[in-house]
Order: sequence, then C-alpha cells, then structure tokens
Amino acid sequence: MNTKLITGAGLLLTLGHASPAPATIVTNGSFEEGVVLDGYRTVLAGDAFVRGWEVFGTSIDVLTSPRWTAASGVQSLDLAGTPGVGGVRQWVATEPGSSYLVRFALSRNDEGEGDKTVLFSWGSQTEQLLGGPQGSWSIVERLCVATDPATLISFASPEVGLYGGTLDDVSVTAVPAPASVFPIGIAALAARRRRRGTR
Ligand SMILES: [Ca+2]
Repeated sequence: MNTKLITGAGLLLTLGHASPAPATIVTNGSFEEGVVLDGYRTVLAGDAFVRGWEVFGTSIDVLTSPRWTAASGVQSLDLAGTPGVGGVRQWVATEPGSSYLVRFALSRNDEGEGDKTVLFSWGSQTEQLLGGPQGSWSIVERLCVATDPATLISFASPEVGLYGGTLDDVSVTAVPAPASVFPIGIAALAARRRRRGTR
C-alpha cells in the first residue's frame, strides 16, 4: 500500500477503494461440517468427525438445533463431552508480528449442573472465560498478535462432567498492519480539526 502522503481527499479515496474484509482463516468455524441429525453426537479425542479441528482430552459433543440453539447455523459444540474433559484445537497459518481478530460465541449447556468454564488459548496465552445461559450467546472478541508462522488456537472445558461451556461461530481474521491504519486515522483527525479550526 502507498502510504507516502495521505491528504484529506486521499483519505476518502483510500477508504472508498478499500479491499473487502479479510476472510476467516479458520476451517469449519461454525461446526456445521459433519452433520448431526438428531440431538447430539459424542466425538472422542482423535476422532476426525469435526473437520478442521482436533478433539483432545476425553471427548466433546456436537450439539444440534432445536434442542440446543446454535449461534450460527444449526450446530455448536459442548466442550465437555460425554464425558469431559474435552476441547478442540486447530493450527492457523499466521504471520509473525501480525495482529488477528479472534471472534467466537460462548454459552453453556444448562441441561446439567457443573462448572461451565472455557479455556481459550492463542498460542501459549490462555484465558479463562464463562459463557452465558444456554441459548444466550456471548460474543467474545480478542485482538491477538502472532509470534510464529503457525498458531494453535484452542478451546477447552477443564471439567469432567457431561455438561460444559458451548462454542460456536469461531473466526480468525487478519487485522491490517498499524502502519497502514494509524496514519489514516491520524490524518482524518487532523483534517477534522483543521476544518473545525477554520470555522
Ligand atoms: Ca454453528
């Protein structure tokens, strides 16, 4: 991208011809591939049923509507399988130093008691999260920086019970480099101030 000089007019031109939003680099982020016809399907660690994702721990469950409402499509995951502990993980191709927006929907399976903690990991960084009540999805967004050419993203339920946090609609999209973002924002702010100052 040419970032030599950005004027007010140049700013409008740049934004007007912006590229479409980058596509997600996650495979099967909505868990719709591998169709479950009724209720749920338990997927054991190592089973490749959930395309693009490695199931680890003991097992996870693929849940389907209408018994469990998905955040996107008709299927979602209960990260505590039958039984937990369980989780899914996937390697995504990343560029060291680049930023990525990781977005996903969290809820929980309220058909049983138990902890509904979800551990979200980006590479070596892990965050403990709690989803909302069943059917009420919370959207989580995290800006993550890659340090390697491939990054492992992981979602896990640490509990041994049958009912855990539920997950759907995972996406990872590249965020434009700061060098091409901040000058535009600063130029826009400066232009706005100049306009205000002349009135
Ligand atoms: Ca889905």
